[in-house]
Amino acid sequence: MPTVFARIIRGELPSETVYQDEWVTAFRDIVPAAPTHILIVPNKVIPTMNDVTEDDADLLSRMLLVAKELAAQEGIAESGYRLIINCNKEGGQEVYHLHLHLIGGRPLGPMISRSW
Ligand code: DGP
Repeated sequence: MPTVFARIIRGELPSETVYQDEWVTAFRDIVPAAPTHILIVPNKVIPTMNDVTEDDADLLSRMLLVAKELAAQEGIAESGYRLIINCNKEGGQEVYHLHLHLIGGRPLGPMISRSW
């Protein structure tokens, strides 16, 4: 079964896509955590961060550079933003197609709760 993100990338499911090139697609999160919440997704399916290899180095840097450009485009570069990759169950990953969250547009508070 293709992931929901693979289907969005192929245009089979609707999304608010804000950027696409031959390596990555970026679209707005369906349940945004902040005024800007964009997912930057590799066009090829890599299930989790654990599945990344040396061959993916250019792809990973592409994801970061696109995130930086989109942050500027969204007007949040100066105020600040957060980039997150969740991995597997305890990392809070819900969709098993690698993605980078770009979140900003409001004060985000501490990175993670310190009570555990
Ligand atoms: P994660 O927990 O890191 O796997 O984040 C998955 C994110 O994907 C979550 O914030 C909600 C978002 N999401 C899930 N399904 C869809 C969808 O069909 N469309 C869009 N745009 N976002 C989705």
